[in-house]
Amino acid sequence: MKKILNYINGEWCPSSTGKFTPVLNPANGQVLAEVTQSTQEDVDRAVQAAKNAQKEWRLVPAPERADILYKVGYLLKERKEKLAQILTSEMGKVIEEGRGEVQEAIDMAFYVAGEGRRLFGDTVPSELRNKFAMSVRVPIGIAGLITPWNFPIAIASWKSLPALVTGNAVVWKPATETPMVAEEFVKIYEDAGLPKGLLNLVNGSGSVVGNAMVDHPDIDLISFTGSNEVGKEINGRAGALLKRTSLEMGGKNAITVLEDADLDLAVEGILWGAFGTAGQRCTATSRVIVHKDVKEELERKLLASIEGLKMGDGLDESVKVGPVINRSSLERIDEYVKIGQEEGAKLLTGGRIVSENGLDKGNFYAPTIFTDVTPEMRIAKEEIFGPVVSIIAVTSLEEAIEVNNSVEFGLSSAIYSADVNRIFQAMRDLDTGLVYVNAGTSGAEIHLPFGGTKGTGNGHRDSGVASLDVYTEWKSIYVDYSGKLQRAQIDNN
Ligand code: UN1
Repeated sequence: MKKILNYINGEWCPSSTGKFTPVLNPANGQVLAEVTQSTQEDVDRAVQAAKNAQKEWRLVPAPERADILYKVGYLLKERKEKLAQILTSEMGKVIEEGRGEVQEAIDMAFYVAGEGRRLFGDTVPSELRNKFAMSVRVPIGIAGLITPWNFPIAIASWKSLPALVTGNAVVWKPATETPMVAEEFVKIYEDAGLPKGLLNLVNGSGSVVGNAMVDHPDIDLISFTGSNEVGKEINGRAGALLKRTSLEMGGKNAITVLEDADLDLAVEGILWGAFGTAGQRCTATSRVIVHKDVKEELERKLLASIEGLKMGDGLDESVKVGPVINRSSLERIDEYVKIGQEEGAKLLTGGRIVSENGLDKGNFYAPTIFTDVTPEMRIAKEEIFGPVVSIIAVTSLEEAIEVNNSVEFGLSSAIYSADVNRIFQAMRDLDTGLVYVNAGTSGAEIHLPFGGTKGTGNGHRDSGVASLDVYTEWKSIYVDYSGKLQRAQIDNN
């Protein structure tokens, strides 16, 4: 059986417990590998290694750091297919999406490597004569990364690449469900020549390894993507230590379809948003807010198109909807469907665990559409993280925006319309970090900031230039070459 180890100070090693847990293929329950389960002791060792390595790394010119990240990009490209296959086997997304996710990491690597020759600060005029003023970015120290299973390599790339290019060292805990792709990503950094100690992989649970990282006095910041509940806990613990946290949490994203929309286009966007990655994206479409005049037609078109979505093992190229991550997730989704029915929503299609056609060994949930949902229902408010979408009827754009914004999350929203005036109004008023026009709620590109408002995050962003803010402090530097004491705000007024 393949064993997945930790990577600490440039060495692959089992954890101090010597314990391993199985890694399962969600499409068929097969054991793919065993992964080591670490403790605080392993985190301590990783932090020590990171600390030593960072002392030198911060002095390496950023373009030179970036040279290694370019190599990471090329190796990701070279190993794209292998990575996609591993990704699909351990987390279930269909292979086409697996390839797309690896592409996201490739894009990020080249983009961030380019930052090695930018990392812009400001030079500004001083208010005093013979004085020079500028601001520069400096690394914070050690970044603790806690990443989810749904985008196990893309999100790890969003966090590790900017952390490293800006001169930090990293301690990374991947999700327990996806250690195989994490191992491959670390091997790429290793093969690209990243000096030892700068990227340390510690496998294990959130409650043991995650907490040890959050509480560790020498980890300077935590970047986390995952559930709201865990994010709040991290924020509380880290806040008490005045530790920076960058949190990317839930979503309850909606597509608004106005009465003048291209309905066929909207149907494609809804199906892709709601059932792609079996609804397990932070950006998944879980609500459709539709003008009442086109509601029935939209429902008819959705039902006709949903027939074409083949379920099965994501490694089969013809499959469009793969399994959900594990049994408990499957049961939670089914529980939400029951709640929806009890709340009085009407089930249009789906609403059941699928076990026929040999799918009984995997975690398959039928693509599910509820209609006649009201904004107060739990299925319209809470994140389900599965292939379930709720249709809510409204009578105007204003009402649609109100419904869109009524949830506690604010990651992504989309509007389908042909009216430029109403589109611009929506762009202004939709309270989410991502807004799509005539496109679904997923599809973020890495050179723009990724993140959300309200309960989705705490104001930071992954990817794009904005991600540099998570991993750097600003240092403002004044150089007085007048040879005399010059008091700002006093001697010049
Ligand atoms: C996530 O769901 O956490 O826009 C990330 C998208 C992808 C990234 C999703 N590019 O859906």
